[in-house]
Amino acid sequence: MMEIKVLRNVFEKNDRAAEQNRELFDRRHITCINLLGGAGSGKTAMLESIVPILSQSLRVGVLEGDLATTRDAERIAALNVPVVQLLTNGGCHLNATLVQHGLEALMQHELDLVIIENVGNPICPANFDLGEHLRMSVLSVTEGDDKPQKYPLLFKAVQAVLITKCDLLPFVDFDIERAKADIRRLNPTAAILRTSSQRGIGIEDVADWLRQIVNERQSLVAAP
Ligand SMILES: Nc1nc2c(ncn2[C@@H]2O[C@H](COP(=O)(O)OP(=O)(O)OP(=O)(O)O)[C@@H](O)[C@H]2O)c(=O)[nH]1
Ligand SMILES: [Mg+2]
Repeated sequence: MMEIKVLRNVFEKNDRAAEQNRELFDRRHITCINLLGGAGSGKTAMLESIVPILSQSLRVGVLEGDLATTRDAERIAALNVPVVQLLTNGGCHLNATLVQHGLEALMQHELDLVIIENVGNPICPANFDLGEHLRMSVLSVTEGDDKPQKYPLLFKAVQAVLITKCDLLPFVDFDIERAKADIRRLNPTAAILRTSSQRGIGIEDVADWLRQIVNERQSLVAAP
């Protein structure tokens, strides 16, 4: 009989580590969000915009997922918040075990919110639970308004979708109403926010949305 359980084992191992990560977050009263999106869609630029606002009232830590280099972690470290760079060495997504190792270092700090920036990729990362409580997807207007239909996984099981680089709308052929309608069909309840990190559009809304989620979760924990 041939051995056929390799794939299942990959997911089982990942899911076990994800559950341990989630238990750790819950024990420490931390909210964790997984930030997903294609390469160059503006994930780190969004963090550079919202982290300084969030840091006014929350203790924020960041895990940066990339194939190579510490460039994104350096951008986050410049904001003076704890950050760990997770390198996949060519892997196209983060997994819960790598996140677990990153948390050993990040959890030296007292935190309210952990943001995990996943590897830039609109496909694979969506398949891997990292132990997060929430997911936020990024779609930049330079990628095209057909992407929600073409990459549905990125938009289905998420709580918010950020349409980024909206300052470029006059220069690209991107029908924002069509993109929003397609996202809505895939996901009737996600918050859909128009943003531009470069011009500061919608940044307060993203920060408010996240702050409210963290506060709601913390008041649930505090309730008798
Ligand atoms: N015009 C414009 N450019 C932006 C905006 N946000 C990001 N960019 C540019 O888009 C490029 C990629 O931005 P990043 O924030 O590094 O994107 P990312 O999703 O973190 O990239 P990876 O981590 O490599 O997947 C950079 O050249 C940014 O300057 C925006 O709001 N407007
Ligand atoms: Mg990045």
